[in-house]
Amino acid sequence: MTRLTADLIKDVPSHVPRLDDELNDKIGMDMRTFACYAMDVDIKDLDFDRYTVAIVPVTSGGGVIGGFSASVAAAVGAMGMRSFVTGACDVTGVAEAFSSGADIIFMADDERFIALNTRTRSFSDNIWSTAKGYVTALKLAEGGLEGKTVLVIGAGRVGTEAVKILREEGASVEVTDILHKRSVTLENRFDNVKAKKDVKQAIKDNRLILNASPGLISGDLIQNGAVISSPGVPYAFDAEGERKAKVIIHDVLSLGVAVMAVSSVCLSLFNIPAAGVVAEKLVIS
Ligand code: 2YJ
Repeated sequence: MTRLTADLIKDVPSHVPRLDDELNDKIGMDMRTFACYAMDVDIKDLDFDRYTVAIVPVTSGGGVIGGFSASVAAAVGAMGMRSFVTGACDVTGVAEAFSSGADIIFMADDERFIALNTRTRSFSDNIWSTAKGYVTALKLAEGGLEGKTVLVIGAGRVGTEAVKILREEGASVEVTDILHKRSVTLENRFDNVKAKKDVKQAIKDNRLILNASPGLISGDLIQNGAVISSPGVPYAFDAEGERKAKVIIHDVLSLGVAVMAVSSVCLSLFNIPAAGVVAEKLVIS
């Protein structure tokens, strides 16, 4: 998976205040409503301002990415949760988060990016949350996916989760990847999934696209009226593609983080077979 860079995320904090308006235009919901919708939870059941969220910078692997923790804090803050970046990194940072009363701790190394709920012992994962968020956004922008065909570009970790979620939505899936055998693996694993070897032709043939690849997509391949949900970084589209597409949903970090924030609260709802229990009763003592 693509490791984020300081340059890729440098505009996240200043972009966050505009996200609600942008999402409203594209999918008819603000970020908080969208994340709750993605997790199938009633927004009235979540008291966002009662959650304290710590973001712990992690130095392992490629090290701390300048602005990463602050960007996550901005996205979580825009959800109405109280958020702060710990002064210390790594284990000392986790200790600081706990002793400061954090309900949820966000932290990322080069492999995983999780939101750990300290009250419920559940955690949400960025890969699944990103796939869930971008499939949901595609569904909202298109007005439903049941019986429709969606092309997934990129058969990596987000693409694979997207394939699974799209099938749950009743869509037929075509998948393409520059490493064709990765698409074939998904075709062999799931019903209603077809591997497409010719990436360019697959893009030309499909109006509904979930782009989970780091590649650039030339505008001449994009259909007029295409509906595109694109978690892939860097941003993949040129002016021609933007003109031809009906909608392109893309954000480098915040949509995935929004779904992580809600799912870190709500996963316990799905894990615990207690019908009617609202999340805040499980989390806030
Ligand atoms: O704490 C830090 O600043 C760093 N350890 C952050 C590392 C961020 N991790 C990545 O970029 C991974 N590839 C996962 C990112 C998932 C975003 N969709």
